[in-house]
Amino acid sequence: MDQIERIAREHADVSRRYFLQLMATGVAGLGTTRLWAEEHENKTHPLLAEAISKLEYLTREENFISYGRGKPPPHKLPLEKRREVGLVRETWELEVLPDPESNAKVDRPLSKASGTALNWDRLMELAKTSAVRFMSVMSCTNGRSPCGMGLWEGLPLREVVWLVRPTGNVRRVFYYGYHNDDPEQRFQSSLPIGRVLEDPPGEHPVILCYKLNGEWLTPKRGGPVRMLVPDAYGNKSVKWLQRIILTNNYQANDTYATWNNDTVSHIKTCARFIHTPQKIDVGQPVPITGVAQVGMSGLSKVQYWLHPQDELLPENDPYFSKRQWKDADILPPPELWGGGLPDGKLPSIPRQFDTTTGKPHRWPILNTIVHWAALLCVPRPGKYDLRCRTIDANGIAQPMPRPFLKSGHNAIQKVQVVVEEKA
Ligand SMILES: Nc1nc2c(c(=O)[nH]1)N[C@H]1C(S)=C(S)[C@@H](COP(=O)(O)O)O[C@H]1N2
Ligand SMILES: [Mo]
Repeated sequence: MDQIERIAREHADVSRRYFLQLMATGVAGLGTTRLWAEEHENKTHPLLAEAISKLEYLTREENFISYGRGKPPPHKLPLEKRREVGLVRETWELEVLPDPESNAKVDRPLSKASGTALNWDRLMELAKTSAVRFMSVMSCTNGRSPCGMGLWEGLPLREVVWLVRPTGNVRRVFYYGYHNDDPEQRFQSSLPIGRVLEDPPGEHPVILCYKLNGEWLTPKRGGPVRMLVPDAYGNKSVKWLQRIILTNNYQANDTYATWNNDTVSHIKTCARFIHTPQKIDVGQPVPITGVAQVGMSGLSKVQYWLHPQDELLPENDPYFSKRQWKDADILPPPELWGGGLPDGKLPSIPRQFDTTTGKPHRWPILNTIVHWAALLCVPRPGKYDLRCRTIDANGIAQPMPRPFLKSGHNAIQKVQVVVEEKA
């Protein structure tokens, strides 16, 4: 599926409401009598109308961009095999062990050998009192667009760390999932123990995640249980989780490090387009929509900039910081969240949301996405480059000049818009 079309499937209701509102208020101040509403009714932009009606905030499980290596990837194993290797809820077991290669001390390891590994029933028992649920975006370090926006549920990892009673020499936590019993195929990640035991204010715990958007985690998403690290790129959120190692090793010896990536980058703040018109008429207001990822540095604005292709680009301004960027509207929280939730309604969420009003404590929410929209109206014909960017909560334009990848995808997106004289 085309990337834009895929994103367009998400995120919705909010943009629809935005345009309804625009229609109601009559697009004041545009110096034109022709409203987008008319345009819409004329079906000049059927693609856009179609996409807006389908937009959803939470991503349906089947629409996530997937990463999950393995020959074959574990979710493709036949059910019988998955049952045999602990990849269904009834047979799943999690070991939590001290690193045999370091001097970490643990009083009560959870091991298959001693019959103490954590099984599904025990996980559910612990979840009764300690489970948490929060929204966070899944993004791949070098991916241009988020993989998906999820409502994740799980048990804080620290609950299980305390069960094994670590007593000393633990600096990091390593973890990995099923990998066809082939060390070459192991996808490992790691965290400092401190990130597991406490959370910064407003941040969520690292969880042993077993639900997405209210449903059991599917095999493809890493079920029965994956790690979910809400403030990190996806490589920390290991799927098909089966073993956790407490270690005195201080190194982030994640698989991703050997693939030439920074393994500890926080989620970046940045914007992408969802819908932009390829061709428009002079003076014709046309809506554009997009998605912004709200990373570590927060989000205060989304902006766009239209530049005629036949005008030279400024020298010594590679990130266009001196250009005439215009503010887009950041869309409010949706009433229907999509993602396949029954009726689009959120289950009660103690974190991020006020349980009495159902409204988020703050908007946008850190480490999630927001939608944005703007009306584009171009007075002169020609070929244009349309770009978008964000301003983070510190007032700094993002993406920041960082001309290399490997630590979070980073580029100002550019699309072409052709503006034609009205026929
Ligand atoms: N076991 C395992 N877990 C994994 C991976 C993998 O290859 N194997 N890929 C990681 C990476 S790099 C990303 S970006 C996320 C993607 O999660 P998703 O497939 O649910 O979108 O899964 C992570 N978890
Ligand atoms: Mo990734």
